[in-house]
This record gives sequence, structure tokens and C-alpha cells, in this order.
Amino acid sequence: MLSQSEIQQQLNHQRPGFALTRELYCDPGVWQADLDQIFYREWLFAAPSCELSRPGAYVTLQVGACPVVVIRGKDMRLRAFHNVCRHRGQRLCPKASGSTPNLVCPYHQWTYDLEGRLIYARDMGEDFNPADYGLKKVHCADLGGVVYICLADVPPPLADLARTAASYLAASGLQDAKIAFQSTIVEKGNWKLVIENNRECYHCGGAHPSLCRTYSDNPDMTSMEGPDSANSEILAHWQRCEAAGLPSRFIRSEDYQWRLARIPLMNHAESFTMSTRAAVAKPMGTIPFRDAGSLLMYHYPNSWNHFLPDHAITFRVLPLSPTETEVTTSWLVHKDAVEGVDYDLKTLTEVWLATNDEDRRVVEENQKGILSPAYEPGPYSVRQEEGVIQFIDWYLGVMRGRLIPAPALAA
Ligand code: 3BY
Ligand code: FES
Ligand code: FE
Repeated sequence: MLSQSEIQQQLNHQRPGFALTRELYCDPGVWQADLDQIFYREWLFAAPSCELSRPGAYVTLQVGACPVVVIRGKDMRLRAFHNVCRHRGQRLCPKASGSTPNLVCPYHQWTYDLEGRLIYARDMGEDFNPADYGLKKVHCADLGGVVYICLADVPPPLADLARTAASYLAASGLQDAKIAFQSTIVEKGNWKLVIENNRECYHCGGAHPSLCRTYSDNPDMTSMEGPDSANSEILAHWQRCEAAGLPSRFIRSEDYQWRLARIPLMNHAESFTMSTRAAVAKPMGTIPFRDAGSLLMYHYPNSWNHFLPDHAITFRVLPLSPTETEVTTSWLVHKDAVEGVDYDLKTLTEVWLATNDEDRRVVEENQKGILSPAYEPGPYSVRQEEGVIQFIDWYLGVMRGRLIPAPALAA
């Protein structure tokens, strides 16, 4: 396990434009540093807000050592708490999601209301003050239909992303959505390999036969890397969409931590289906044409999303160990869409279920190769893997900035 200064050395000697060293992908010390410096400090995607539409609805997630619960209050506000009982530390909600009038600890039934206040604790004596034992708060924000949490005491600024997401997501109907299907898989690979894999389509032609029916693997056609890489077809798409009131142009944060862009699918495909037609008859939101393509949104370190006229797909990435990562995918449809009438679940989910499984295999094989003593970091393709280069630059920038070497003692 690398020490802090060995990690700094690895970060500082990283060759620009090349994949990371084996240690930076799979050393347990680096994994802990990734948790400490990134996952415990950055805003993380937790759930689509429609999963929490009613008071008492909750979702849980495990961020490194921290179990977290996000829950809708009676006042309709979303709150997040450490999912840890203030009595003897039991994990409060063991389920991935559910609905409850109060949070009742399964161990000795200490009971908290939806605002995190302790409202019941049996036989704790005269001096016991329940107000001293409320749940510990975690920052929580709903960015126009996607809920983020942050474990830091002082979270990084969110205003730019919040403003942009609110305007880009407004037409996607996320407030009037429901979860049609959810899948959670474990990929036996480091979380950075999962994100890297998502940030390029160099592998798509070889790995994703069903996705490639609708999603172009030509980097110019997906404008992954910036507005300047957009070709005339994308520019025309943006013009058409924006004239119809849909913000679409590529927009990102200065440090590349997040990006939104609405890209056309191939040959006016409507959705990620085998037929290329919409999967859901009842559209989401107010997008005025069926071939508006996919609004792509990524946010490092743990999410990418596709918002389409007929459905949306959110992806949540959580590191489980140096070489294991959980990926939860949610398919959202209009809340009034009826399965079997407005949509068929297989048609809706088959392309991304297959794509996720294909990506899982790619990531697992990548991890296996990197664990070999023969592994040597190779160069990224600037044309095909610019998105990966940007992610790695973001990662290195954050880690180098935060793992600052201890200053020498003043003489
Ligand atoms: O989900 C994405 O963002 C796309 C689809 C395939 C690879 N990736 C670039
Ligand atoms: Fe929760 Fe005892 S640990 S009530
Ligand atoms: Fe892929």
C-alpha cells in the first residue's frame, strides 16, 4: 500500500497523455486517497428526484465507509443524513430504497422523523435529551431532477452546474417521471476505469453492437470534447433545438468536472432501441420533436446520463474497493406511462442492459491486464480519447492540489 508521499510521487510523475500507472488504478492507498480527496469532498449523484417523489420516500447509498440516506420530508424538501443511528451506530436503513413515515432503527427502535430529529428512544432516563441525538446531516441538492449529495463540511460551489442543469433539463420532464426499471451491477474494476470507459467511444464499434444502431462512434458526431469539435450536423442540430427552446449547445465547467450537450442520434433515431424508434409512446416533458437526440450530462466523479424525448437514463458510480465498482442504472419514463400499454420493458431496457454488461466485461478485462506486472501505461488517442484525457487531467489536478506535500519546517 502506497504512502501519501509515494502517491504524490506517482501523481507528479504521471506521463501526460498516457494511461495511469497500475498503482494509481489499484493500490489500496490510492483508493483511500480517492475516497478522502474526491468522494468525501465532491458533490455526488445520488438518485433521480422522481425516485423520491413522496414524503417518506428514501434511497440509500454507500460512499466509501459512509452509508447515506436521502429522504423526502413532509414539507417536500429533500434531506440527506448519515445513515447511522445515534444510539450505538446501527445502519438505520438497510434497504437500497423504500418509503417510511419515520426512520426506525432496526436494533433498539430509536426513531427519527423525516427531518432527522430523534422522536423516540425508550428508557433513556431523565437526563437524556433527544435533541442532542438527531441524525447527522449531509448536504443535498436537487439539480432540476437529479439529486446530489456532498459529505464535506463545506461543499464545493454548485451554483454554475445548478443553473445550467435547471435550464438544460427543464424540458425533459424529470419532475413528472417515474422509475420504470433499475439495475445495479458490480464491475470488477477501479472506478476510474469505469469512468474512462464511458468517456470514449473508441471501443464502441467493437463492444456495443446494439448501442451502435443509434449512437455514433464517430467522435465528431457526439461532440464529446468541446463545441469546437462539433461538425456541421451537430451545429445544425443545436440550431434546430435551440430555436425550439431547448438549450443544447455543449457547455462545461472550466475544469471539465461536468458537461452537458444535446447530440443527435444516428439517422434521426428517436431512442436507444433496437428499432431506433421511441420506446415509450407517452413522451417525457415538452421536447417538441422525437428526433431531438440525447441530452448528455456527465459529472465527475460518479455520474453520466442520457435524457431523451421518450425516456431518461441515469447512471450512478460508487467505488466498492480498489478493484470493484457499483453501477446503478435507472430508466425513467413519464409517470403516467403504463407498462404493457405505453411501453414494453424489454424494448426500453435491452440496449443499455446489454451495453452495461459489455462495458462491465471491457472494464474487468482492462483491470485484469493492468494487474499484470507486464502492464505499462500506453498513450491515449487524442482524436478518440480526448474525453479520457480530460477526465485524467481533472483527476490528477484535483489529487495533486489536495495531496499537497507537508511544508518544510521554517528554520
Ligand atoms: O454513455 C455515454 O456517454 C456514451 C455511450 C457509449 C460510450 N459513451 C461515450
Ligand atoms: Fe439504533 Fe440502538 S443502535 S437504536
Ligand atoms: Fe461502452
